[in-house]
Amino acid sequence: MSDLDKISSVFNAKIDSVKTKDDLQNIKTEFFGKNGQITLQFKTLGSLDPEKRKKFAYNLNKIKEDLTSQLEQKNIEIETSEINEKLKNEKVDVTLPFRPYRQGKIHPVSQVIDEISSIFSEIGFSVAEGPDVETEYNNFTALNTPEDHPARDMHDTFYLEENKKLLLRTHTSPVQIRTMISSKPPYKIIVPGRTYRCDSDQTHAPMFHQLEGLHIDKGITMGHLKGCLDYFIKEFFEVKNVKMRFRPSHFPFTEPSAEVDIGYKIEKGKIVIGDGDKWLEVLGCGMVHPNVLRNVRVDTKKYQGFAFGIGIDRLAMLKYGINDLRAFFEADYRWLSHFGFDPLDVPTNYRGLSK
Ligand code: 2NL
Repeated sequence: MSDLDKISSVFNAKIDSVKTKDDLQNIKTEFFGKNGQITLQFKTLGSLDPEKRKKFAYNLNKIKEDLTSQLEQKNIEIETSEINEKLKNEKVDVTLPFRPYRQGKIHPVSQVIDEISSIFSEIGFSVAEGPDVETEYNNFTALNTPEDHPARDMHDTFYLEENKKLLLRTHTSPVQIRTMISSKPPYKIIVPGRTYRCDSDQTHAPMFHQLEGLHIDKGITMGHLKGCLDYFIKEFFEVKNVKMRFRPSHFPFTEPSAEVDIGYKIEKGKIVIGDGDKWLEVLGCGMVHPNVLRNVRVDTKKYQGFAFGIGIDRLAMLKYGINDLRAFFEADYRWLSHFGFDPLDVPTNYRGLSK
């Protein structure tokens, strides 16, 4: 066996056991480094006589090409297997939250929706839901909102197309409209959900949460509305008595309309709900406008009732001492682990809602 054949067979025996980039570098040095086996063979060329030199140089170059191409091939194999290994071990789970996940918590807004649902279910309300994308008819027209009402403006409402037919609902009332169109009275429902308005500053987010209530039956009066809201506020804030006042107001979909304030005071830097000489606006309400009932084919001679709307985000902030609205929508796990609720602590009003 010639020297070159020996080198070649040693190389072939070694190249198979090359597994890593380091192994590859070692074998490269062994054959092509400064004192490498191939390099040394090139150094012998000068001492050979011309005839032998030509033949030897030819063979030597052929072996050099063969070994170099095997090294390149090996390099590709190693890189491919490294990438495959990485893909296997560093799989990305696109369903994970974008902040590191530790332990699930219930968002204060979800908690408050569950609490309010529990409170109203005690007095016979059921929960209804509907789509965030609505028609202009369900969101405004059916609700007796005039064509030229400022709420319909492009600057206040997110329209999804030029001709203003589809929009992001600006309140949850279109769900009550859907309910009244698709089923017969009486109605006794609450509707929690996301709502949208072109508005964004310290105290307003373009997406916020609302909860509306609707009770339509024979002989429903403003007295029922008052009793219902009084019960709700006491249960929600977990206090025995709440000072409440109804201020006359205006909504296109109710007549008469009122805004409800509750009494509060600040004690040792903390807000105390129910008593005190300060007033806090918490919701809007009224008797459903006959035009709304006529629009959904409810007989106004037989049926009437009340409706109310509450901003949930502010209510959650009040109850749980959160003072920055924007933190609600930032998906910051540190914030959620502080203000969030245990998923297994489902609120019920027997047990106490937030204990
Ligand atoms: C507010 C005021 C309110 C309603 C919402 C309503 C729904 C139907 C018919 C009549 Cl289908 N009314 N909803 C009524 C009065 C007030 O919300 O300030 N919300 C935060």
